[in-house]
Amino acid sequence: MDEGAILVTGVGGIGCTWAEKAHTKCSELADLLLIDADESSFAGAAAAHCLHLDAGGDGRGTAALPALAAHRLRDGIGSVTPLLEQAELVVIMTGLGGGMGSGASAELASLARENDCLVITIAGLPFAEQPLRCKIAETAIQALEENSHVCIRVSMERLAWQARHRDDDWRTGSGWIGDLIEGLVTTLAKVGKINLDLMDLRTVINRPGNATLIVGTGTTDRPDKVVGEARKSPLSNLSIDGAKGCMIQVEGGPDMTLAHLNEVTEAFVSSLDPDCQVIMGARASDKMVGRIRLVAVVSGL
Ligand SMILES: Nc1nc2c(ncn2[C@@H]2O[C@H](COP(=O)(O)OP(=O)(O)OP(=O)(O)O)[C@@H](O)[C@H]2O)c(=O)[nH]1
Ligand SMILES: [Mg+2]
Repeated sequence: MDEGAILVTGVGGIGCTWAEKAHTKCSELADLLLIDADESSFAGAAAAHCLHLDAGGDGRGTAALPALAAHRLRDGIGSVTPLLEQAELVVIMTGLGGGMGSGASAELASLARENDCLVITIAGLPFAEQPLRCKIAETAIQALEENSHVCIRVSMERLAWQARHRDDDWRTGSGWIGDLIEGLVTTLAKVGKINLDLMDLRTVINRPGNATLIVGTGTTDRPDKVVGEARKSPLSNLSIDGAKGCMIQVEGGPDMTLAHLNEVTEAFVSSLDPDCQVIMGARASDKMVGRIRLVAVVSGL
């Protein structure tokens, strides 16, 4: 891994699946780190740094015991510390309510921050009909929020709902998480038409208040639908109305025009605070012919 790299990380079973799947879309731009006690979580990845936290040797996870997972992470972190020392941005993905993700992800976030990384966490919240798991998740999300620069709460219920509409599996992130990560990583790792970089991201994120990430995709014939898509994202209970800071990247194919660009950004920005500081970027890539994607980091909520 190179200095200033982006590290996409999965913690626990669901987190590893999300991270793996998202990373396949940006594998040339970011490294992948998978952390779990269950070795089968590493099986699907073509190339990844894997941290196997299985002190008992039974290879079966941490049985919904977050404290045990946190303890194992502190014991095993030495072997991945060099990755944290080199990374500039760490994106942590995890599903809360079990042991590994709930216990180890906040520890990891805190260690990443100690190493001066920017930390963005995507945390899945359990289904409401799992009260015990919800309780574990409630404690875990607080620790994660304290230790991340941006912590995005994703409702797994809404993700499942969206996955049904897309004829996809929520366990793999329903495509939504992949879009979000691909958009974020390509925004930050590549030089765009108008370049956005990690300094811009830090500026936006360091505003007081909450911050979140939004992604929406659509086609060039209906640019008006992109913002609607973005607003339907499976984020849990967070409105972006009245945001004070915003970084927007619009990505399209070589066929994307300035009119497309304006339509998408204006529709999005009009819902934010009139005094909102907006940093904007745009980029064309051959991969996006006929499509438009909006990725926004919104802060000061
Ligand atoms: N309804 C439903 N929820 C699931 C399923 N799989 C995972 N989840 C949810 O996702 C959360 C995290 O699951 P995992 O990522 O497997 O947990 P883990 O972090 O590996 O935890 P341990 O295996 O206990 O160490 C759970 O608390 C559940 O709420 C599933 O098949 N159905
Ligand atoms: Mg597990």
